[in-house]
Amino acid sequence: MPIKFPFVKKRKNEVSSHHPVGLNHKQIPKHVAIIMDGNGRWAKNRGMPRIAGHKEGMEVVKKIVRFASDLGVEVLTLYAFSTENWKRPRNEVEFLMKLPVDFLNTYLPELIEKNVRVQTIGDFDVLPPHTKKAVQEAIERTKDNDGLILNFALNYGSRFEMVNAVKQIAAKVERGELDTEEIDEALFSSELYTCDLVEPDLLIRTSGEQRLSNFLLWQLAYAEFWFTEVYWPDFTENHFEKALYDYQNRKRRYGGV
Ligand code: V07
Repeated sequence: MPIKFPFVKKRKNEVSSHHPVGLNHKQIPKHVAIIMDGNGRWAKNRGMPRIAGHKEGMEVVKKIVRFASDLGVEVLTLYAFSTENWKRPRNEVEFLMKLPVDFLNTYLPELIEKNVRVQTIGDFDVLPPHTKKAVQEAIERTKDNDGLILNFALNYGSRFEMVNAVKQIAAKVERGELDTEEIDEALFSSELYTCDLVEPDLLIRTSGEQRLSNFLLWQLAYAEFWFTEVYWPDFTENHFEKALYDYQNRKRRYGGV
């Protein structure tokens, strides 16, 4: 008989309320990565434009950041915009590129207050100037914080990241700074955007899709994967806690010693 988790069910119109599930606070994953999927479908189901789903999804980001920070997660990596997302309709892309500005206008003071450090991974250079400006300011103003690292994947693609790493390494070999024999996993990792971060322990993807979509292909080699049918705008602290609870129980099975 499978164990039921009624605390994950949110009743219609119920205000998000938190029901603890007995997490082991000494075994919180250090790095959680999330593919925040289903925002467009969430909106469509309500007869709303896709951008309304993105906006609602942004509010959920704030909620989950607060929660992860309180639990003592060290790194939270959020897939906000992929290199493929440029193919979406222009108005949707424009709206998405305003979200970081919107998010930081309303939330940067709380991030600073909570000792959160904002970082990004991805090809930052080609983002619109207003997006870059807001995000750079947040990075700068939080760079000395040593709490949760809030890492946004913005214009991120894992294959592009790895091809870039290969180019950097090849250039070092060409310049005679490196021998081919010296190339190893650690060196490769050191050329990725994530070079300063611990590897993800747990990957969460919402909305029922079960694929990586070019997200952290190298870095997720040893991560546990956790999927839910819930669309990102409906994702709550309870779902996050359930993901961590399942992670802890999987870990215990593989545990040993
Ligand atoms: C975006 C909201 C969450 C659901 C998924 C897609 C839409 C927060 C940010 C953000 C990014 C950088 C930053 C501060 C906030 C964001 C985009 C989309 C492009 F420094 N949410 N969110 N950026 N969505």
